[in-house]
Amino acid sequence: MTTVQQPLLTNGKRLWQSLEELNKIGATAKGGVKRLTLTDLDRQARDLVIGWGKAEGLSIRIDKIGNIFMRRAGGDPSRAPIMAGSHIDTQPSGGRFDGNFGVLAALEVVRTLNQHQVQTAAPIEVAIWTNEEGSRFVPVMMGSGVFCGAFSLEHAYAAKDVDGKSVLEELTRIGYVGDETPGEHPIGAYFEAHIEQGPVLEDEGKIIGVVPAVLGLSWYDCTVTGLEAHAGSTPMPLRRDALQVATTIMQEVVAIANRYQPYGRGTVGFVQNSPNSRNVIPGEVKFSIDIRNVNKALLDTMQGELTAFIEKTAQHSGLAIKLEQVSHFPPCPFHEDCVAAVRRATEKLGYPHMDVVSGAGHDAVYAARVAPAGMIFVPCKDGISHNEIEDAKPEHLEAGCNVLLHAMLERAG
Ligand code: HGY
Ligand code: MN
Ligand code: MN
Ligand code: MN
Repeated sequence: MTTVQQPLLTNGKRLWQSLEELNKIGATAKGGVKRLTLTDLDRQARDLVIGWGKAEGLSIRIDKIGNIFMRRAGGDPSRAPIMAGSHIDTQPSGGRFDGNFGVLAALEVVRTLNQHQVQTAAPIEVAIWTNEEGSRFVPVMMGSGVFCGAFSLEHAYAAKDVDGKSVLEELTRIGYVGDETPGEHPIGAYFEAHIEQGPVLEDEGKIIGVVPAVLGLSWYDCTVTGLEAHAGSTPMPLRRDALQVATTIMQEVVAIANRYQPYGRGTVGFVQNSPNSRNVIPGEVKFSIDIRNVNKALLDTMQGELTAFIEKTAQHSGLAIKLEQVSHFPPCPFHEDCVAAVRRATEKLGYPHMDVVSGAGHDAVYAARVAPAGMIFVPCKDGISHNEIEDAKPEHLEAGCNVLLHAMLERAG
């Protein structure tokens, strides 16, 4: 009787337990995680995951922007490593799975290979990228961006948070300024497992998303300057109300996105109104603008319409309006060999799957600039993410981890 060779599988329970352990660091009352980049909580989480890597016999390297690389030796050390990873920094009111799942899925791949004493030809590497979220410091996806040369280490070091603390100060304070030059080590191929952060897989009843591409993104800081004045004694026609002008721009961000569907996205997430007093006409408003689309031409058109609208608004209102681009990456198609490897692994394991374009940015976008890269999505409850109620099923995370294992094995030889 021929015994059918069962495919090697990861241990979803062990993965879930590690996620629970990691998510005690920065756990919030509502069941989410607040673990902002380069805080003491980020340091604690880094220390914990590095401890797990060392327990698996991995060698640890840290680069100058704090990216962490944990390597499992391969039979052929001349081969570039097959890498998998993500991030462990979160949004201020973040979820338990965004980023954390991808890092611990990569670690679970290593744990599974060690448990079954599988030797791969190429080394296997687990990557933890610094400041993927871009919430505390811009640009977004900072560690992977420096790694691939999208912007300089100096530019990243100089970034400051709302309290005026710099990346270099904070990275030094938590003890994670490594000595490796970012990007000096080549990558053979890169895979990232992530929750979809949208509703498509769940709506379609699929377990795996094969990701062909990621939307391009442009982030801006916009500052509207008017004149603080008395809310009662200042006649309406004489006002220079920064907030009223700012709100017209905020509405236009959404209107532009709605003009370029199905992948147009427009969001104003951060607003600072000053002096923010109920009986003072606002003198200055600072707010963020996040626009995205699936192809370069559409994203360029959206950017053009935004800047034209702001110029017209400045002329019409007579208020000063400053628009500064603080992050940008073009739409990123993933490498066909990696997309195919993810699809083959999914089919071999028999999971219902579909192609899903990623609306969210990921470190894989920058890894794709220096190596063939691919992503694996799993559903999240109601498609909600960047929210403390973010949730996912253990069996779906295990499925995503199994696909990650087999896609990596195909490339690691
Ligand atoms: O904004 C993004 O898409 C990512 O989650 N940082
Ligand atoms: Mn993420
Ligand atoms: Mn995120
Ligand atoms: Mn992301």
